[in-house]
Amino acid sequence: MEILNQISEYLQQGDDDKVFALTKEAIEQDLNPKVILDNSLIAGMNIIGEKFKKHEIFLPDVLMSAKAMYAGLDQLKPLLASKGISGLGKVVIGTVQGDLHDIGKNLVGIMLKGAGFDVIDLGKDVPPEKFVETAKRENAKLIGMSALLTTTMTNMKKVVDLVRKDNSDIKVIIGGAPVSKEFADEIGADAYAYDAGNAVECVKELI
Ligand code: B1M
Repeated sequence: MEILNQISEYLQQGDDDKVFALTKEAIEQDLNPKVILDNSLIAGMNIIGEKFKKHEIFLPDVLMSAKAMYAGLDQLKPLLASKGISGLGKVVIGTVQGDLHDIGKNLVGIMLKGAGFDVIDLGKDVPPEKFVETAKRENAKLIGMSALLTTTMTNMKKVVDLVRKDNSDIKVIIGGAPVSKEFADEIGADAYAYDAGNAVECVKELI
């Protein structure tokens, strides 16, 4: 679909005005919000990731693309979440300490809200204790953590250890590009989800 390719292109160019306008147009054309998300915004951001890895572009370029991603994502949020009927239980989510990547975590939050969970989003760079203290205080049934860096994914274990130390029945689910099912098993997390949709399925199974 031409408009989806255009959104992806402008996202890669870091043109947030164009991404905003074209996403609005795509929504007005009644395109499925999940298709807009997957085939333009996430597709464009994946290309940016590859180029960054090969040193073809640099950090300021990635930042501009992330800003453009939000120009589209912010409009899709209410549509992705609109099926929500609240009351399935509270979950606490956040990006682990030392990690500033929040796009994937925000998507997980949107999808969980859409599925009817009450989501407490602690944001990014969240210390391990904060996850656990908040979950206990709010009587949340689950903690969801995101990590995008190999250097920060190790902080997930600290949270799992704190939860297990308390013998608490809080479940822990993890996700993010460097994370895997094997890693989840290794640190004793209850589940690993490969994307935001899968996160909803896993959370539903767990609580
Ligand atoms: Co950074 N960065 N970045 N970055 N960045 C990556 C992650 C990297 C893979 C790029 C690369 O080299 N190819 C690389 C990590 C290498 C590694 O550790 N192996 C990297 C690096 C090195 C860095 C810096 C260290 C760069 C530097 O300073 N030299 C720095 C670190 C800063 C820090 O965190 N302390 C940095 C900074 C940044 C920006 C700030 C510029 C920006 C983030 C902006 C923001 O988030 N607000 C940024 C971006 C945008 C990226 C890439 C290009 C895109 C990430 C993204 O948002 N993808 C990324 C390359 C890549 O991943 N292809 C890269 C879209 C998003 C929808 O996907 O987050 O994977 P993702 O989420 C997915 C799934 O993983 C899953 O669901 C989502 C899809 O539905 N998921 C979960 C995620 N969390 C989940 C939780 C769950 C379940 C599923 O349950 C709770």
